Amino acid sequence: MDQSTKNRRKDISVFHVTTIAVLACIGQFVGSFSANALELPVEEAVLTTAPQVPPAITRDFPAKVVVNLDSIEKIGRLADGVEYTFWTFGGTVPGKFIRVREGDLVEFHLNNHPSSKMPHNIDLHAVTGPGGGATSSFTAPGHSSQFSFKAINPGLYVYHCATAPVGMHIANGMYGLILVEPEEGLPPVDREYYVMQSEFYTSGSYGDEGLQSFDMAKALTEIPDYVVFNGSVGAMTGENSLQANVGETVRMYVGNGGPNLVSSFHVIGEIFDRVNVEGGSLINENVQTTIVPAGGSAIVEFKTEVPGTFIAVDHSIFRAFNKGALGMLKVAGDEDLMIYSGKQDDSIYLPEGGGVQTIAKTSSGVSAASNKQERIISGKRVYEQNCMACHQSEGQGIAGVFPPLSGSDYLLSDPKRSIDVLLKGLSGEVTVNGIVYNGVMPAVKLSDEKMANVLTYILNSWNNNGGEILPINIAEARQSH
Ligand code: HEC
Ligand SMILES: [Cu+2]
Repeated sequence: MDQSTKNRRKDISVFHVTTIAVLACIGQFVGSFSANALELPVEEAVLTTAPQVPPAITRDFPAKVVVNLDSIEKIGRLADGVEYTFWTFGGTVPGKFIRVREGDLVEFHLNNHPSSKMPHNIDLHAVTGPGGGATSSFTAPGHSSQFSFKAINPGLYVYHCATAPVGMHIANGMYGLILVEPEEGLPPVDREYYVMQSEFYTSGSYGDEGLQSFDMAKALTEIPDYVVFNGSVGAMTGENSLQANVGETVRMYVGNGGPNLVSSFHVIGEIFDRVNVEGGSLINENVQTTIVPAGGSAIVEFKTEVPGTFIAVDHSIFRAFNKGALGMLKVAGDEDLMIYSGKQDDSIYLPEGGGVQTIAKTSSGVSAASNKQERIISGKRVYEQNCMACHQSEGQGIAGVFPPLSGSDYLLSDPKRSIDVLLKGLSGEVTVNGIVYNGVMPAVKLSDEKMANVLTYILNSWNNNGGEILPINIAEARQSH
């Protein structure tokens, strides 16, 4: 080895290259990069769509990794019957998953599709440099920008568009994840998934059908209509659920595109054995819920022990059950009854002192209502828990679907008939205030006390004309069945 070759080898040791680089391409010293960079072996990055993750990197030396990412604006599904004009990296929300190795040189090409109406750029949190690449990647429709960066710090990083108005570009779907694997790699696991949370601020409310547009005023209040995993309601449920088998280790690369909310990421029925806190090198163990900041990430790992459906949520729980932030992991395999038994018994519970309590004690110590006023107060709670979902808060019902209890001629002409409605349920055609309903009201399973209270509450609310139903009336009706 002559002296100049030795010197060059010394230089490129910066890139931790041992044997390959010298062989790679001596003499191709062209372009604006240093000779060192050009001697790295070149590969094209494998990009994947959520929930898929590119394969683990097996190289133990750095490479020049070429990333080609397209920005594309297109209409897609946000929820059933709801569409949105997404601005994307790679045609999907979240954008493509990029995987490189610590020490790699990343040659980034941002291609803004000719059909785009907006210029876009990219800020990768894995970049050390102005704007995380944004200042070098501002790209007009039909143009392509190139810049390079060295992946110095290992970790899981968010990338996003940073073109003004930045919030709007992110809110429309322009974010994704780039993993910089540590030199030594990550511990092997059986399954890896890409899960990214984000919010949408739409002109209509949650579930309003049709093509929705971005609502800037709502975005400023930070109260979104949708909070979702992987770009839409149901992107990770039912047919689209994540899959695993009992006994497998699962790693989720979790990102949060925001633009505003912090996620409390949780998988119902699992405990994260390991978490790379905030996507960095700090490992936390035995974690129930991990914080994923807006513009941040976490890597969570767990071993599946028992079969079943495990539900991933943002544990700010209304987001999960009312705004879409809910996904599923379906684990197949054999039960392990020592770890989870399933329901073992369901028997009658008779508290000390005997007798079946008919109504839960309230904080004021009241058990059974002793007068009509107490009955109404207790009945209100029963109503809110058992009836309001269908008959609505003011008893107004929902036109054509759930009949009203406020001013209902059906109810008021014969209050005792309603006891049967509760006890037996009601289905088939029923006419309330001249409108025919043909739905199904399931039989209500409540104590005599609670049934009496809720009916008394209804009779005395919303301008209904009063009256009282007693537990004994319910008991008698039960007898006559
Ligand atoms: C899952 C939805 C649902 C729930 C919960 C529900 N109902 Fe109903 N209810 C209905 C439907 C639907 C009908 C009409 C059934 C039909 O079309 O045959 C109805 C009919 C009635 C009627 C007779 C029609 C009228 O408007 O007067 C009464 C009284 C009534 N419900 C009371 C109650 C009370 C009290 C509760 C709570 C203890 C309750 N319902 C809970 C769906 C519901
Ligand atoms: Cu953009």
